[in-house]
Amino acid sequence: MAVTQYIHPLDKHLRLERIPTLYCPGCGLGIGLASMLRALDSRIKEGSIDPDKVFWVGGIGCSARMVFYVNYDSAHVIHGRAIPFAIGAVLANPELKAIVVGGDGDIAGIGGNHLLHAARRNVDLIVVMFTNFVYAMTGGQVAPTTPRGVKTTTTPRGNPEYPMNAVKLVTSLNANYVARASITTPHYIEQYFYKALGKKGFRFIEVVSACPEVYGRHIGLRNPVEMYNELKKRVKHKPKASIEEAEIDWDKGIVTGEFVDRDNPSYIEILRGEQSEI
Ligand SMILES: Cc1ncc(C[n+]2csc(CCOP(=O)(O)OP(=O)(O)O)c2C)c(N)n1
Repeated sequence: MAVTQYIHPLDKHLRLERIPTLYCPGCGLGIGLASMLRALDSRIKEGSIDPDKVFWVGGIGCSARMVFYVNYDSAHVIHGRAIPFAIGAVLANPELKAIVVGGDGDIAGIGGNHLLHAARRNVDLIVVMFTNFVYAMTGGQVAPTTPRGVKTTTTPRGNPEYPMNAVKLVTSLNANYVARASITTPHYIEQYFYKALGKKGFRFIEVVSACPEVYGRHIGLRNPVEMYNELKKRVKHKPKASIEEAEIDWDKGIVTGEFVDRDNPSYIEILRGEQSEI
């Protein structure tokens, strides 16, 4: 049964009957979701977004599971396929504000191909990718973002692969907005998501998150406070950073900031013939 008595200012954005979440103690996803909801709340209050047009889509994973908890139209779809599902929805109803949430495995791993082509087409949707450096929900397999050398359940001798920098990847395509924030700086998640909500075209925000229970265990930092502090130490906020500086390296540092903010014609504008690039 839907809960109607709200205590916290963000309660109205949540399906309270589904709270508590399945997130582990010390997980960064609650900070990420609350920051996004604060931005959405501001947009709704100022009248620039109609809550009935907001549509969340998530694939599979702890991060994608957010769509269970938000009090909006939402779809929980198969692993890696949140982006194509959202594209179908916005093409059928261009009025929708489609928000895709997912982990680095869901968005950049199994769904990586969709990420490339949605960015290339500048499709009208926001993708928020939570990077916790592993496939968390299934117990910590190697992800495309796992740092080299880290021992995971599928790389017991240490990850031999080079990790993906999704911000650099998406920037090389046609996205209108690309930013990276960290759960240790929630105000930037809120600020970037607020900005993304006001734009058209493809908007990508990478949120670096803390997963003490799974990633922390792999690197010997299972205590949530330690994990949070270690992440905080590594984050270097550079508001005007160039894309060349957009490093994400557990040893060298994680650069956060806005990397792309432009207004190229969006996919829907091009399809409608409102804007022509030809
Ligand atoms: C097609 C398919 N392959 C694999 C799985 C198993 N699976 C469920 S969640 C998950 C990992 C999700 O990791 P990520 O997307 O990084 O999200 P996180 O849990 O870390 O937030 C996997 C591999 C699945 N459900 N469906």
